[in-house]
Amino acid sequence: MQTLDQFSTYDLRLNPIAEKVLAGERLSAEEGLLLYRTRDVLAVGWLANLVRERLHGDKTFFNVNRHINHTNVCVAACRLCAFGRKKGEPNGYTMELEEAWTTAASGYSEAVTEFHIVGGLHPDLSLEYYLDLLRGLKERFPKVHIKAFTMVEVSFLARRAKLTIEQTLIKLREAGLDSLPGGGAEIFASDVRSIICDHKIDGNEWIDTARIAHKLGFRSNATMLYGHIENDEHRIDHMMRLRTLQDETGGFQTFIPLAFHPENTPLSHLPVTTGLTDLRQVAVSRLFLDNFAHIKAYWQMLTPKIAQIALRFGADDLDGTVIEEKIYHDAGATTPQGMTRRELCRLITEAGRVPVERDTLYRAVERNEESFTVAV
Ligand code: V47
Repeated sequence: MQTLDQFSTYDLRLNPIAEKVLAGERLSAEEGLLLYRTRDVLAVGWLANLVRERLHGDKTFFNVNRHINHTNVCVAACRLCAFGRKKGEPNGYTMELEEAWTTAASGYSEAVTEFHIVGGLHPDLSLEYYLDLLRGLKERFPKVHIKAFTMVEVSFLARRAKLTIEQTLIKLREAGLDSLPGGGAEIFASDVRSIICDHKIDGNEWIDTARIAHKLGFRSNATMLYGHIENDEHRIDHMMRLRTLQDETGGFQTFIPLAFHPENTPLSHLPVTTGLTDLRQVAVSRLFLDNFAHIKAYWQMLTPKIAQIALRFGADDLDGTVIEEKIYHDAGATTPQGMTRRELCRLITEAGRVPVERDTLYRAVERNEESFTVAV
C-alpha cells in the first residue's frame, strides 16, 4: 500500500494533488492542467501508477483481435487523416462483402476473439451493406465479438438511411454488432475540431451518439487525438466531457489517447509527439478519468517500446494483435502491422506485469492449443 510519505516531487504544487489521489478524490480541471504543466513528469507517472495498481494490481490486458478497414473512401476530408480517399481517387478501395469476410479469416493462425471494424464515410454504401457485413461475419465466426463503427460512422449511416441513431443502432445490433470502438472523438472543442476535422459530427453529437448507444446497452470506448494544434485546456475539456458522460451512463470501458501522426496529412508540417509527451498523456488520462476502468496504451500508435513503459505510467491495456493496420501506417507509423500473442506477453512480462488475455468486455480468455473459452 503506497502512502504520501513515499511520494516525492520537486514541484510542491503537486503535493495537494497527491493527497487527493491517495484519498481517491476527483481532480478538478485546474489540477488536470497542472499535471500537464509541471516539469516533474515522473511524479505524475508515479501517481498514475498508484491508481493503476489500485485498480488492477499487475494485471495487464491484451486481446487477440483483427482490425478490418472495409473502405477508405470518405466524403470527409479531415486534415488529421492520411487514410481517407475521395470516391474515384487512385488508391481508394472498398471491399466487396466476400472480400471483407475473407480478410476476417486471413492472416493468423491464432483464433481471434474480436473484429475491430472501422472505415471511411462512403457516399454510396447503403446501410444494407453494413448489415450484411455484420450478418456474414456472425454466420462465419459466431464466437467472435464485433466491435465496429465509430460514433461518426453511426451518425453518418443514420442520416443516409433517414433513421434515428437509436433505430440505426438497433438494426446494427440485430445484424451482429456487439460494441463500438472509441474513434472519431478527436478533440471535442469546436475551435480545434473545425480545423482538424470540420466535416465530422461536432463534439456534442459524438457525445449524444455515445449516450444513445450506452442507453441501448452497448459498451463503447473513447479516444482523444492529441499532439497537433490542441492545447492543454482542449485536452482537459475533452476528458471532462467524457468523464461527465461516464458518470451518467457508465458505458465506456477504455480510454485510448491517440498520438497524432502527421505524415501524409495536410498537417504534415507538425512535429511528431515525443516519448515523454506520450507518457505524460497516459498518466494524466489515468488520473483525470477516475471513472474509466481502463487506460489503453495502443502499441501500434505509441510503438511497442513506449507502450511497454506506459504500463508503469497508468496504462493497463495494450490493445491486441491487430494483424493489419492501415490508419496509422498511411500516416507514417513505423510499427509492425501486427504482433503475436507471444510477443505481447513478452512486452508485458518484461515490464514486470502479468499478462491477461481478455475478450472485448474484459473477461479473461482461457486458451488451449485449438480453442478458447471466456470466463463469465
Ligand atoms: O478516429 C486518424 C485516429 C482513430 C490519424 O476503440 C489518427 O479499442 C493519429 O479509434 N494520426 C481510429 N491518429 C483508431 C481508433 C482506435 C484505435 C485502437 C483501438 C480503438 C478502440 C480505437 O485514429 C481515428 C482518429 O482519431 N487517426 N488519423 C493520424 N494521422
